[in-house]
Amino acid sequence: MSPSLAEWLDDQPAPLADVIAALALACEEIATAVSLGPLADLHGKEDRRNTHGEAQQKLDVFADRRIAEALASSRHVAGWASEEQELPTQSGANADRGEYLVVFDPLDGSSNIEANISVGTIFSVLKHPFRGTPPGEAGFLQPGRRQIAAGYAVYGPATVLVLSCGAGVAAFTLDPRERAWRLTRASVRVPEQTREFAINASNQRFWEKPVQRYVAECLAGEEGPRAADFNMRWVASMVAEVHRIFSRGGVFMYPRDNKEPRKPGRLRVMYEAAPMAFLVEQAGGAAVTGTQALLDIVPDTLHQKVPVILGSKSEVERIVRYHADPHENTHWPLFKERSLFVPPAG
Ligand code: FBP
Repeated sequence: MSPSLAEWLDDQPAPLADVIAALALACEEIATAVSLGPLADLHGKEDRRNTHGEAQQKLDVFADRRIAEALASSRHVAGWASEEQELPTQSGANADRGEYLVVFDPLDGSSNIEANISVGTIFSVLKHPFRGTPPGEAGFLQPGRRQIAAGYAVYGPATVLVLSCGAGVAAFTLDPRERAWRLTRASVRVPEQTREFAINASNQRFWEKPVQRYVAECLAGEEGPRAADFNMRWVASMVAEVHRIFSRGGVFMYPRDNKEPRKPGRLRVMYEAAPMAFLVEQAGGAAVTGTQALLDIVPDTLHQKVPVILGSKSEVERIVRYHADPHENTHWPLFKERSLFVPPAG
């Protein structure tokens, strides 16, 4: 029988193993609530909005509370920050002695819940830089490269936990018969050969020009400069998109756009971009804003947003080259000046 998560964690430092076991237990309970669908009485919206002004789903609130309870049970966690909460939480008596901080998005893609489409939980473990004092916001604002561990659980047809403690990526599948996570992929790698990309195409008119160019070239198919037909996917649940990339390769993009110029991108650095970038890099892929590695970003605030482009390395590198191309900073000339896309005469 394949090793359990508990056995796999034996190779990690005991305090870190304790924190991850607590998170995994919370994810197991969220998986049960998700799989019950409307029977759990957790479908529908709450009467309140979260710190981003978004209507909270009942399952968002349930998952947020369940993870907070799990983290409060670990004496190694000094505090945590949740995408659903404006401010970080200090963990009672552990705030002064815990060595870790945890950051999490309790239920990513929650607009999908009632459509019975995969959703997930994302988490990131950081060292508490000022151990011995209760953590404030400043302690959390670390670049993604300093993460000690990151992972996500995807609540799909199967519940899968994908995890990295900084030495590769492993995947565990939840066996509900024995209520245990079993190792099902010891070394997850992002497939290099890919002909798939994922982007919310309804935002096309707002995208930055290098991404316009990349997508246009994919759409041009065999007759275009890539000389290959591409497939497009969009689940509207980042966890599900990244999980697909870990199986089939591809690129996921939520690029810089001018829809809301004050917010460069839709996804949050700390809750979404940094943990996913850590996993993708650990699996041999790449993760950038377009001009910078996502893991190098030092957030100014807990809820800062960032453009995200991640997945198969050669594709991400191509998009980075397009960002570096001065021609892409001019008016988007797709159907005019670029000879490859000149529409047929007549
Ligand atoms: P939530 O955490 O509020 O669910 O939002 C995040 C997210 O669902 C990402 O997972 C996903 O990539 C994106 O929003 C989808 O947004 P869009 O509405 O543009 O499809």
